[in-house]
Amino acid sequence: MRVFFIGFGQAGGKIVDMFIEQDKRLPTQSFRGIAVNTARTDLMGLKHIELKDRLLIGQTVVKGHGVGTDNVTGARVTADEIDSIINAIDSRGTHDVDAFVIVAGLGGGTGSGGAPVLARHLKRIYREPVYAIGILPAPEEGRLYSYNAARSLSTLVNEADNTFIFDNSAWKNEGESVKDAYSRLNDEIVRRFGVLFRAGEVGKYGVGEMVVDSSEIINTLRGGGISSVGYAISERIGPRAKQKQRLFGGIMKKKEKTEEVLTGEDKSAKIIALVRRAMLGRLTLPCDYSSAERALVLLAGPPTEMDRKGVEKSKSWVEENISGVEVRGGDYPVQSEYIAAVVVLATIGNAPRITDLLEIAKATKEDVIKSKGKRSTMFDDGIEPLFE
Ligand SMILES: Nc1nc2c(ncn2[C@@H]2O[C@H](COP(=O)(O)OP(=O)(O)O)[C@@H](O)[C@H]2O)c(=O)[nH]1
Ligand SMILES: [Mg+2]
Repeated sequence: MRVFFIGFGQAGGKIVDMFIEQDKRLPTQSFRGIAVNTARTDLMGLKHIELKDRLLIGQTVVKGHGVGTDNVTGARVTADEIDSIINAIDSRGTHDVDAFVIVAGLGGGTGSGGAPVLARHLKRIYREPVYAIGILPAPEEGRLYSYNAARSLSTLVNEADNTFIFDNSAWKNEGESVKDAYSRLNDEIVRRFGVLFRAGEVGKYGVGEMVVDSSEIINTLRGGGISSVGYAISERIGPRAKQKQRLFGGIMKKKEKTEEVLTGEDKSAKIIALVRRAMLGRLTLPCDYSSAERALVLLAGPPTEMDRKGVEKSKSWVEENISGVEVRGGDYPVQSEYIAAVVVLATIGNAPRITDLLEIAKATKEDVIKSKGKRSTMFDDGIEPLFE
């Protein structure tokens, strides 16, 4: 699938920068991307998005210093400068694009406020679907971040055609700060969404046993709402792995050597096990997978390892485990020593993290109102004070 990424704010920009880096290393180019921010230094820090594709907005308001955690201002400057954002997208070329993907951290200011505004305008202008990858803050970042994320997300789900969630708090390690975890987390994001969004692209290794095309991704995401993604990777396949096996497996008899060649049964068993691992392992948004309306199963790996029966059987297994009956899927060959499995759980009905986030946001809002009331009832007529 040909994807046009828009990285909004700091997190969004960094992640899109990594998608572009990943794409540059591959034989087929499927990704295009720009970065939008109110903070000049954040844009300067990017490495792979071309300079002309980095757009500074809100200059008359914040002079390139960013909007901080004020997502209302983030939304306002985006609306005010929507024409220049659309121009930047258009000038990069959109005629061959299959989908737009907006990436943003939802807890901050620029991406949090800007992403929903941009989604609305892109949807009005283009026929192609507009998806979002929204990053949830960890609770340790403070209640303002949760409050921002709740407001942004509840707006975003109504504007984007589907919103993928990545939860920072589910992915950072115990005792590790969110900041220390960023590069590892971003790597996780780019790896799984890279496999997903590259599906349907025909590279020099031809097509898969069961071809997936962009329309199958689009149909899976048609229900809207929030989606979560599972991912698993196989053990290393290929000459080196075999050598290692020999090294550590002791002396090998002739009989054992012939058994190294996988039979069709083994291949499909391997694929099924991998897909199970992807769905039952850590998801981008931990959630009850049985509440998903639709799903997409994708396998990418060396052509010799792909197996139609394995894909069919894993699709049936996923179908038995989700609430809906629509499970699409297939495989595509890549030059790799690993097989990767991606399971998209689309339009999920239940995620405790989202419920918690909305609770925190409600409590935070009540606290804000209460603390204002305490100071002076004389001026308590809903006017925001100039200084807090
Ligand atoms: N996963 C991830 N999250 C990030 C990264 N940078 C910032 N965040 C998170 O994204 C949220 C918004 O921060 P930021 O992107 O700096 O805000 P903005 O620049 O105003 O849009 C916060 O919850 C941050 O913890 C990153 O590189 N990776
Ligand atoms: Mg920041």
